[in-house]
Amino acid sequence: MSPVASNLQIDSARLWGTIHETAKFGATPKGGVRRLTLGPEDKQVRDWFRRECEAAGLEVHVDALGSMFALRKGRDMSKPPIGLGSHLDTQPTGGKFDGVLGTLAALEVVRTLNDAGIETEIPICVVNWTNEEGSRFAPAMMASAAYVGDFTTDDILARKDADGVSVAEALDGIGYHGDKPVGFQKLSGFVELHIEQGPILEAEGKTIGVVDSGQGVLWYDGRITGFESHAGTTPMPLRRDALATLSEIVLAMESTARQHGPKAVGTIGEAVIANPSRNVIPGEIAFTVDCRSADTAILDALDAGLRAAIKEISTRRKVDVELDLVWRKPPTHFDQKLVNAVEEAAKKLGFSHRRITSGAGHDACNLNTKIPAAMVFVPCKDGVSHNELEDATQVDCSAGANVLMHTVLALAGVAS
Ligand code: HGY
Ligand code: MN
Ligand code: MN
Repeated sequence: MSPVASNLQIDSARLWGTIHETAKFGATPKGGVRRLTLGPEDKQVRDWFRRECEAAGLEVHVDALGSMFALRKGRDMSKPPIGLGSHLDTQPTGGKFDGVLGTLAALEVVRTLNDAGIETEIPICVVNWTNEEGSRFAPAMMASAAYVGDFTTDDILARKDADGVSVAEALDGIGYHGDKPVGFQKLSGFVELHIEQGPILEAEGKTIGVVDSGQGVLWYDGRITGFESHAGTTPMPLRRDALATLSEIVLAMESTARQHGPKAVGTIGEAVIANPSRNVIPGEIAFTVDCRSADTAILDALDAGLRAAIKEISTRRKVDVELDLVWRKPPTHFDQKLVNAVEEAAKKLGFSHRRITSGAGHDACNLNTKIPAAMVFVPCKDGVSHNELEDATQVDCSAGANVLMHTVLALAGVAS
């Protein structure tokens, strides 16, 4: 690799500037970002992203699920490009960095290669994946899951949000129902930069996480049917209280996850009481569950533990509980060649680093089931994410972007 390429550094101030520029699309008073997928703020950031990619000489295409592919030509266009990127949608109480860092660092890599006049041997492609977060439409990492064939495009287009709006309607609403079929853009590999969203790198003073694995995920939709009745006249022993039932289920799941800790986590993040009223005993509740582990046997144990607890609690309380598994993502073991390329880049650049398992799901986890993929982590403040306080430093973000760039250069090769 030429000395220019070998010593190439991204423009730290430019990357940092784009992160804060895009944070205004959905900015919240607490300094976070609320940019739900396929909503108006997502359209704003997508339009911005398209303009910036085109200004950097990239050819931007949009697929039928709205994922954006920005292609930078290489010397040998007969080979599928190396993909790099992440997502631009956020959680309702999201931050400035989750997904955004990886997508904008990918754009920064292109800008840096342009400035240095470097042509890669094989092309590279910057990707913004639709709906990584899974908050408005389930499942999470929806578009990359369809890209690898876990779901059909029609299945995903028909998914509806809590207001009954379908993915198709939402895509049409923001003008990102692309004309390219899902999977049109072949990729020979994918590398994703992301904040760790956990405490390990910061606690150990490490700059780079070389992600070699990722937790598996179980998502459930649940429905509790008890019996609405008068809060004042119904004796306690006669109640079939849906919220009291859910409360026991939450604590049972927490204790099951703790039994397998630290190799397991479990969360009930949503619970909606039908027709809530202060003086009516809750009769019906819809809820969702998220369980995770990097160990398949523990994932199965979490499923069994949850179902056993629900059976006991619902029988004792004479309440009906339905639990549907709506998404099962097996644990990820990233491609060793690409993981080694990330590690080599971190070493070459002199960054402290360690191998790490991702607690969060990422589009790279889906891609890795069909093409080689790997991830680069950088620390975030107090390990906090999916919270408006999410924060990271310019130095770490720039380090991550440089590792991303040198990993991609090693994989794509430098033609000139
Ligand atoms: O749920 C996840 O792990 C990701 O942040 N969507
Ligand atoms: Mn993310
Ligand atoms: Mn996230």
